[in-house]
Amino acid sequence: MNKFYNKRLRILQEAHETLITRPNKKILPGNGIFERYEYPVLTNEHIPLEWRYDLNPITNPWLMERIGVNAAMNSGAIKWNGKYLMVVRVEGNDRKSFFAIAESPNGIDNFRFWEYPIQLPDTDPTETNVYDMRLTAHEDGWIYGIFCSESLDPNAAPGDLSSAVAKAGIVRTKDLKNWERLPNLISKSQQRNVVLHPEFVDGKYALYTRPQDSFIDAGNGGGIGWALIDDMTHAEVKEETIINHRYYHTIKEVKNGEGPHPIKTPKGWLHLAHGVRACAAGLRYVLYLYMTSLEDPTKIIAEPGGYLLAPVDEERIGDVSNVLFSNGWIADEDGTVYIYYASSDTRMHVATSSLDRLIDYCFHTPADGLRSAASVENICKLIEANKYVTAEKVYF
Ligand code: M1P
Repeated sequence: MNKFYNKRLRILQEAHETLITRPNKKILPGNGIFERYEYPVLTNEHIPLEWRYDLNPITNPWLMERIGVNAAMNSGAIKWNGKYLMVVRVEGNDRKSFFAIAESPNGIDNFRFWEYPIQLPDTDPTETNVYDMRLTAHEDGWIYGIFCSESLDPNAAPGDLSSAVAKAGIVRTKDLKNWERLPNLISKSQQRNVVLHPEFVDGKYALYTRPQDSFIDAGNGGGIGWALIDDMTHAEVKEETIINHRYYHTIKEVKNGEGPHPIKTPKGWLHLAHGVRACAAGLRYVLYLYMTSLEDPTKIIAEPGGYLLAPVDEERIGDVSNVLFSNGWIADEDGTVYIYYASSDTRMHVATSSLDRLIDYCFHTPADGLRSAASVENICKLIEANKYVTAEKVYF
């Protein structure tokens, strides 16, 4: 063994371990709705060295990285055997995404990848890329993963190597180790951001969908859809209703999509979604909340105006800048909510809140009045109400 190799290996291992075990701290005081944390919870640097380096000094005397990883992003999440797990979208330097599980003892730091990435059953030779898995522990006893399965458009003109088709791929597991691949969702339109509701509705499975005109454009899709499915082993969207619409001059004017599956609360189903608008700098992705009725999960009962989370500081920068995206959150037994979100298609972060706070936010933040005049009216109402409160000032 050469000295150079040994020294370099030690430096790499120490740096990797220091990164993984770095404690994460809440950034206070925050806005009262949630708290951000100082560091991302996962980056491409968290990927195990064994996945990237040939650690044999004979075949890799310079200890060079052999297989580079570009990003650790859009992750599904689940609490499993007392641990906080993310099914991470890992994207290689070769632009191919795949899934890998990272586990933390506390949900905010010390995320460590399992030994191997997930080896999905490879059932379709045209499937080129897989990403953005939403996990649902369904009341039928299975944990389902629904993800985007992307292929080159078979109808693309000769020489067009960019037109693609997005379908919803489906897998299920009982142990997060052995994955059974089910047929892709059958749907008239392309689909991305498809999510399984955790309970049966009228004896059927229920999916949040996102019908889209083409691979990129939601177009006439209208928003987040809802479809009842007879059988997840042959899932087919027969009828689709839009339950969360898009509107002119809002944060979701161009597109929106369901995040992780909604959380059941005593006040209704709590949803996290992303909204997209266009500006001179390109598309801007932000996260927003809405609530639906427990009796009728297709009925919106609250939707605060504007975004819950939008990119700030380092979050603004990355492969696809100005993007926050979430497909995973965990509601703990004590009511804490861990919101896992990716910034700019590059890295993963966590924000924490509680069910009580998020419900309060949903019901007490004014809805989007869709016009500047309505926004000013809301602020004036608040100022008026605060005049009364300041008469009995609170002193600390
Ligand atoms: O690049 C931003 C996001 O774009 C897509 O989301 P949507 O279909 O809503 O536009 C996805 O490719 C997602 O992975 C990505 O983060």
